[in-house]
Amino acid sequence: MTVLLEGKSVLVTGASAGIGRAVAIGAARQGADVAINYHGDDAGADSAVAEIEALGRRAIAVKGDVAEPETATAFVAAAVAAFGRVDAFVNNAGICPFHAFLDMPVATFERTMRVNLHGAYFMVQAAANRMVEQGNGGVIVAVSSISALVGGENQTHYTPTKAGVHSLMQSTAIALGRHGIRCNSVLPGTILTDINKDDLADETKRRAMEARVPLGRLGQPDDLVGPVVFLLSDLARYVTGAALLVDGGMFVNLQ
Ligand code: NAD
Ligand code: RM4
Repeated sequence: MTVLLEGKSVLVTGASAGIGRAVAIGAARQGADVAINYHGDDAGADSAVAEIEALGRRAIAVKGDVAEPETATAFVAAAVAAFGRVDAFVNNAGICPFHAFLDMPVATFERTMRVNLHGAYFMVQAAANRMVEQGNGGVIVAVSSISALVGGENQTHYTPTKAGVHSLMQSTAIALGRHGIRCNSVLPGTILTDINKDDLADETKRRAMEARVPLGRLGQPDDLVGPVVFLLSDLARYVTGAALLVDGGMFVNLQ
């Protein structure tokens, strides 16, 4: 069987649960050794590592808050110590504390910016510096969102971060192209994870979201694995600065 990431060292942020975890395990299924960053969930991180090791690949979990720039350099250093190199980096960690616009607490706005956007910036910069130092290219995928393209009433702090993450991939695609480093985004639609569990507990909202998806269901974390692995792999060797919607058709379904 052909595997797409044989022997690659792949780093994924926010990978103790949800999309990041699915992508980390999916990369291991394709032959990669995987370093995961996580914040609070020690048990989730440990079980992700165990699942990857059970696939016969190496795995490490490195705890750290991506809002702190030092977390990025420490994560990359730990991955290099474990696997010797960084071939691919997936920026996934993110939060979306749903809240109305007019009374958005300053702290909620600032935390969302720091985790989703500042965190992405420093993580991508640290991974890219290592790839440049290694001298033989690399690949970066950011988990942006359909929310980079459309608004959300209770996501006024969040949607700009997702537009920002995609914009970061467009600019880094230019800045890093000369080093053979490709940078792309995936734009998930509505995927059932902890990030939206409370929001989608509202049956009316959930049904309305489902009704907008031509493929007839909301997404699962595993729906992101193929698209991310594709962008990480040499199958996408001439793809950089691009965005891939993974939304069951939700975005185009206006009328
Ligand atoms: P999730 O809550 O299951 O996963 C988020 C992950 O990020 C968790 O592992 C969490 O521990 C980690 N994380 C949060 N804050 C962190 C921090 N400060 N430092 C390090 N790690 C941190 O949700 P998810 O849906 O899997 O979200 C993953 C990414 O996907 C996010 O960037 C989110 O914006 C994006 N996304 C999700 C959806 C969706 O519908 N679920 C849609 C589009 C984009
Ligand atoms: C996504 C999109 C989803 C929402 C999550 C939290 O970017 O907006 O619909 O559930 O964020």
